Order: sequence, then structure tokens, then C-alpha cells
Amino acid sequence: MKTTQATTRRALPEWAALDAHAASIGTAHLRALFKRDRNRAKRMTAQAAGLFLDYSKNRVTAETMALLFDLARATGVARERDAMFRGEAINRTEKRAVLHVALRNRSGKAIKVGARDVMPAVKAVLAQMATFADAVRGGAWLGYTGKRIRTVVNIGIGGSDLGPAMAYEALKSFSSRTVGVRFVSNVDGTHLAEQTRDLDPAETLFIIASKTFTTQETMTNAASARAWLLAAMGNNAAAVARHFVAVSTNRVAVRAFGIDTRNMFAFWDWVGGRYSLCSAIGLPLMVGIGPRAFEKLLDGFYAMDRHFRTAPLDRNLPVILGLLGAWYNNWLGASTHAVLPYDQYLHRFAAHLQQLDMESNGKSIDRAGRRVDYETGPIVWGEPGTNGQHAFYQLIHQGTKLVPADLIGFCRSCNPAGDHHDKLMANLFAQAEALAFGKTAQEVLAEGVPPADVPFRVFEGNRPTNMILAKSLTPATLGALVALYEHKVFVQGILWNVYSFDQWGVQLGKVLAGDILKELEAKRPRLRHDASTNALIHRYRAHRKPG
Ligand code: G6Q
Repeated sequence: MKTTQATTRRALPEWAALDAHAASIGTAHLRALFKRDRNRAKRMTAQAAGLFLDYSKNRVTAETMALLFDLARATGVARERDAMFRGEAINRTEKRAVLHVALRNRSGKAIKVGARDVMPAVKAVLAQMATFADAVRGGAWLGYTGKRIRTVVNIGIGGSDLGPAMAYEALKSFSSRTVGVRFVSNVDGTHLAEQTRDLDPAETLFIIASKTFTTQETMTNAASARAWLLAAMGNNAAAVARHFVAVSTNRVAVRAFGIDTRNMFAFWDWVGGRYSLCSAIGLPLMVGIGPRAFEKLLDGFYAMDRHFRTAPLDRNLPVILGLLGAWYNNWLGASTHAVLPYDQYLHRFAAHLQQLDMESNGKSIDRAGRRVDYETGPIVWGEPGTNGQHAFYQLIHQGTKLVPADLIGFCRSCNPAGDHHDKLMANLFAQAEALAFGKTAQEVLAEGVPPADVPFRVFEGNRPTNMILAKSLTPATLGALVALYEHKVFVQGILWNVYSFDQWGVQLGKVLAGDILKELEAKRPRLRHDASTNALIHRYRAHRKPG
């Protein structure tokens, strides 16, 4: 493979400068940093697309940031970003362009893959989605027996599930309460069974969402859903066309399933699964919130795209977050990154980011095909506040591990009731403050705590957080927020010199599962696995029948 980045990252003088800097500042306490620089809280902020970022509670100085921006320049972050927006085939291991930005390009300008402008096709699919969503929401789309559709069930997995499932939950306050949307992803039959057990097939419509239309989980669930429908429709195959639509790039397989290809919503190989929320993969979300709100979501994505493309590096939110993440990951020894939204509607946000980040940058081979000798993507996780505070925050406050965290909050609640929101926000601000500044032994003693108990009550502090604040959780805000993280992941992929847009690591397990499935189904299989796998398969075969 042609190498674009011949120098290893460690050999860059800008990397070495950060090594030296980390040795000197690594242990500096946020208490001291705030004391030393009275303008810090004002200076270390940036905003774009309705999002305000306060990054002052990070273990960095102005010099750290300057060195990090030098690294961004040295690794060509701006150059690579521009190549993505130009439609170059930057996904080199799969020889594809990476153009999720075209899906929300609201500029009216062309975006080309090769010589072809992709915008007419993007707009045509969005229009087709809007017509369909309006028909389902308005009751014009009827089931086979003439009943209105009351529930849409999206069947997909990974990128064809997590984005729309997260966003539907996030934007529930904007959603129709007459047409519900559910999501089925797991090949575990329990998922489909539980999501359909209280539904009337005559009022249910399935969206089969699969880029390839070959994914084992999705095709298995789709076949069972079809059987469930047909059992209620007297096995009349003609019912399928009124109860199934498809989102896919594979027209032949969609037709073979029995779906009318007029009810197929296309997308393209330059849309990666985990970056596909703004494509037809967003169809269940559009049914839920309606085409107008979906457009606002696209506006939010676009506003952040424009910011990422045009803002100087030192005021560029995705660049700042990407660099801070790298600072902890590569120089301060942190191996995880927590995302803690203070909004119940964002309860699936971390799950979406987990795929976005870990599937993109969970790589150990650099763009020249060498094993990296530095850390790459972190373990991403999180839960909404305040729930997490009563569970795992203990470790963040007083454990031995450094856990940098993003805290996300909204000034207005979607459900204002009494003083709930002030209490929620008080917790958000309090956590950031406590994590950063902690509580010293003297402060604990001054509270009258017996000296023997003091060590247990001390909070070291110096736990870094980014605070992201927005006015309220709207479709536009959500779009900006997701785009912020998408571009952060992009920036980090460049810093670490890995290909962020492939996911070969998913392959091996898929192939082995296919082989083992045959062995589970065979009468007398000859197992040739390792001793442990063979024994487990035997055990399962012996015990799978009840009785
Ligand atoms: C995402 C990955 C992966 C993919 C699923 C579903 O970036 O490529 O999560 O989305 O494996 O694939 P299909 O859409 O082809 O069913």
C-alpha cells in the first residue's frame, strides 16, 4: 500500500516537544493552574454551532495547548480534513471516499466523488424519505388490512442501529406519540420477541436497515419478522410490501427478500455505517420526529461541519477536543474517556460514541503498515448524570486511574418541572468543580473530621473535565454535538496516523461464527478448534435441548 505518512509519530520533533513538556507539567495541579492564571476560565473556552466548550479544567497550560496545536499542524490535520471534504478516497484500505459531510451539505454547492456531484442523489433520497415519513405519520400509508401504522420497528445493527436509536431517544420530546419507533438489533431472539410481543402485525411496519443486506443478525431478524407478519396475514406474501421497507445499497438482495424496490431507500459506499445517521439510515428517526425536525438536525450537523472546516485550529472545537484527548492518552497515561451527559434523553449517547470512536480509532497499525509504538484510541464509555454519580463516579474521584471526562449539559430542560433542572445542573457544575479541585486534608480536618478518618475523606482533585453547554437539546443541537465527536475522532485518527474509516477487526469473529454455526447445526461435526472451543461446543450441544 502506498504510504502517505512515512515518519513515525514519535520521530516528529513536535511529539518529542510534548514528551519533554509532559515531564515538566504532568503533575501540576489544577488548583495551582487556576491560581497562576486568572484569565484561564475565560481564555480556555470556544464556541460553535450553539455549543459552548469550557476546557479550562484540563491539566494543560497555554504552552501545552500551543505544543498540541503544533502537533496538529505537523501531522497535517487541516490538509487531511480538506481532502475529506473534497471527496478524496481517504479511506485507502477500502479505496473509498468518506463523505458523510455530503449528507448534510446545506450549502447548495456540489460535492464530487470523482467527476460526479453526489448532491442530486442525496437530495432525492431525502425527499423520498420525507414523503414516506409524512405518509406514515399522517396515516396515508396503510397496512395490508387497511389499518394505520402505529409502530415502526427498525431492524439493523451497528451503524445501522446505534445512530438512529440514540437520536430517537435523544429527540423523544420532538417525536410523534401516535407512531412509535422501536429498534431491534441483537440476533438473540429475545430482542425481536420483546420488541414485538405487544404489537399488532396489521399496524406494524418494519424498516430493514442494512448497507450490505447480508449482515447475519439483521437478515435473521428480518426473516423472523416476516414470518411473524405472514402468520397474522394468512401467509399472504403480498402483505410484505405494505409492512416492509428497506434501507440499503444492495437492490438485488432487497428485491429477493420481497420488498418492493420502490420502497427502498438508497445510500452509498462513501457513507460509513457509524457515520450514516444523516443518510437513509436516519429514516426511523425521521418517521419519529418528522421531516422538518430532521432538517434541523442536518442544519446542526452542517453548522459544525462548517466550523470544523473553517475555524482556526486554536478555536476549532473538534481539534481542541481531539488534541486534549491525545494529551491524556499519549502523555498522561489515561486509557479511557468518559462521556457523561446530564440529560436523560442522551442515555444512548455514549453507546453511539463508543462505536464511532472505538471502531474508528481502535487500530494498532499506522498508515504505513507498521505497528504503532504509542497509544491510539481510548476506551469510551459513559452514562447520564446524575445516575453515574451514585455508581462509578467514586472511581473517578478517588480511584487510582486517570479518567478524563466530557460533561454535557443544557440550560433549559425539555420537561421543566419544579426545581428538577436546577438540581440536575447543580450536580453537573458541582462534579466538575469537585473533580478539578477536590478537598485537601486541611479542609477535611477543618470540618471536624477525626484525624484517623481524614485520608479517606480527602479528594485529590486534578481530575480533568471538558464542559460542553448548550441552550437546549434540540435536533440542531444534537446534530452539532454528534458532528463534533465525529470530527474529533477524525482529528485523532490523523494525530495517531491510523485509518479511521475501516473496521477489519470485526471480520475474524464473523467468519469464525459462520464456521461454528455449521458445526452446531451438523449431526456429527468434526471439530478442529482449540481444546477449549471444542469442549464448549460439545457442552452446548449436550445441553441445548430442554429436559
Ligand atoms: C460501522 C460498521 C458496522 C456496520 C454493521 C451493519 O461503521 O461498518 O457497525 O454498520 O455491521 O452493517 P450493515 O449495514 O451492512 O448491515
